[in-house]
Amino acid sequence: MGNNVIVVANRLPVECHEADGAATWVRSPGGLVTALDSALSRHACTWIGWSGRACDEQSIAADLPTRIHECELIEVPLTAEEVASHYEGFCNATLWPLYHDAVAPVVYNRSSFETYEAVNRRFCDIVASEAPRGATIWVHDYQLQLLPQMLRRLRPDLRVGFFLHIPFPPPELFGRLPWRQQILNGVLGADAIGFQTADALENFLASVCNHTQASGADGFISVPGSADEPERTVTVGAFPISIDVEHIGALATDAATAELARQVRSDLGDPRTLLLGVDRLDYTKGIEVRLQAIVELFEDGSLNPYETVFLQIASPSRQNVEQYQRIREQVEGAIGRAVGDLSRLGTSPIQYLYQSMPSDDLVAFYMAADVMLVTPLRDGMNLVAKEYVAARIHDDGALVLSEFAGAARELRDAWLINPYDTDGTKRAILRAVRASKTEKARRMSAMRQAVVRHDVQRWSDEFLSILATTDRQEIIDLRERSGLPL
Ligand code: GDG
Repeated sequence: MGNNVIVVANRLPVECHEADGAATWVRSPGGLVTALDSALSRHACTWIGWSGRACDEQSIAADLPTRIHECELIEVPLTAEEVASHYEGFCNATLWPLYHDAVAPVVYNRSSFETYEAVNRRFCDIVASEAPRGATIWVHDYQLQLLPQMLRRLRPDLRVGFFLHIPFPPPELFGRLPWRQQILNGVLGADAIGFQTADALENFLASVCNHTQASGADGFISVPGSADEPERTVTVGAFPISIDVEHIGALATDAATAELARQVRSDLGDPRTLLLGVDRLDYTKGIEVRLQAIVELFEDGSLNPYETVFLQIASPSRQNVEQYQRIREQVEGAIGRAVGDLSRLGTSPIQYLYQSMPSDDLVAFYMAADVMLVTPLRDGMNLVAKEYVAARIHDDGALVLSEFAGAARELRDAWLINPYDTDGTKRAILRAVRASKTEKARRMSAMRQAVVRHDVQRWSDEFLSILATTDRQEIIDLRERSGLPL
């Protein structure tokens, strides 16, 4: 990857923390930053995005760092009003729930779509002014779906790729969106479009067929020409995102991490079984699902509260969006009730941390946990599941994983669950807790092979090589060599 690769994402990989009258920049949370930050750490590139700080808000002055690793950072300024209408509004109250199977009510608001367009336009102007001739532009995620077409019109010399980190919904759900055509045509402005799974790709193709003049087959979409633009072919495919296996493996073999893992268990009273959940606090992640199953297992005596601890780490997320305030109240209400019912003096089988952990420390928690619970109602991929597997370097531990996470396509040897089925979830948790050492080792070793074979470096290399190739046969060969699903 050369210097003329520009990554464009809604957020820069850093955010400003203000405490005790001082401001510092730390890595911003979430799966997109975790993945891209690792994939790009060894390459020179430019990253364009919003800093997380509204430009017209009073805050302690702290200059945005100009680079992180080899990556130059360029800020797209957004006002508080734009943040409320674009980021908290159209992105996180409309697109996010709609794209996750409408598991929470979807807000349709005309003025927030207008702000979404205006913000995509601002990104376009900044990218166009920064990009050298012929540069490769890699646009990320649902916040910037209009950008590929805007860029193509303004700078036809650029090579534009688009990757969607979240699911693409079934056509009958996507079809509800009043702005469905603008979104589809916006994304189709790219030269290559990547999805997490073959299901997301199929859903996208069905919507393209329903609402545009374009048509797709065998990994290519042909977009008819117009008076201003020639006919084009867009490459599409599933590129399952992954994690930095080497980095997690190195941490897992480090004595300090192993010591921290021992400390975690000891702080929790050295339980015989430690169950763990790690998520951004989001209603798609199914935190209540696992909590309900575990509480019932304690109540019916299947799990012994004197020997078992369930620890949920929830990192704060999108705290200004109403649905997120509600899910926090629901989760914390349920946890409060469970703690009240199940605890004994001075100790509780349910432990809850609402805070963001240093990412290296998370590896110690993964190493400490006997069973990892990843139970989203819908998830594009879910990196936590892959991180847990990468941290289990001794092929032990057990993963309970929702079928509705993209990661379930690759991690077939997890204990797979339907998160809407509480009894099935309870059975899977118990099987995972009670599985023999041999069974756990067989499953974990198979999952580790899948994750090691396909790390985040390979994900970004594969996407960028397909984006760089214009020859149809070469793209087909590249796909076959990588075993990428169409
Ligand atoms: C989106 C898609 C897709 C979590 N808590 C803390 C923390 N994390 C890190 C995890 C992991 C990342 O955040 C979460 O990634 P996920 O993939 O699980 O979920 P989303 O944030 O929803 O990510 C998702 C992803 O994009 C990538 O394409 O897989 O489907 O929704 O890396 O370790 N990190 C730190 N402290 C925490 O407390 N430092």
